[in-house]
Amino acid sequence: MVQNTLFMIKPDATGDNHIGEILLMVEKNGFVIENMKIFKMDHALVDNFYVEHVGKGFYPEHSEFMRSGKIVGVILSREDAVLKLRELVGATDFTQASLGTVRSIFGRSKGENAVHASDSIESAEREIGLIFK
Ligand code: FUP
Repeated sequence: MVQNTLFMIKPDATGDNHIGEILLMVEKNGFVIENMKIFKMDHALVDNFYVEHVGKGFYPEHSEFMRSGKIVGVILSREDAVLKLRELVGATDFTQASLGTVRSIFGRSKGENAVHASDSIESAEREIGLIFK
């Protein structure tokens, strides 16, 4: 089934001028860019987007990181987009990410891990609504 999913290029990767290389990987892997914007997150948007993580030990640092620079928000489509994009992105911690995945190439740490990909169809719908409202 063709699905939409939300992809984001985070402030570490945009700050290092890796937007083009990352989008190239995505397109070469069969994803179609349906919509795209460059924006910055404020406190309220980060809290809303990462509502399941608010209050955890790593959260204040993560929130600061997500507010620290430009983000590219992308709606991507393809067959099984949610699962296929999670595979292309790799594990949260780049040291655990499989070779060739986006995070294995561009990640710096567990927090500064270059990109985001929705983890389910429900998350994708919620996150697309938040970023492209
Ligand atoms: P993922 O679905 O791979 O983006 O990972 P999670 O939903 O578990 O975490 C969301 C974001 O919180 C990660 F991208 C990075 C940050 N995080 C940390 O900084 N430290 C942690 O221990 C876990 C997550």
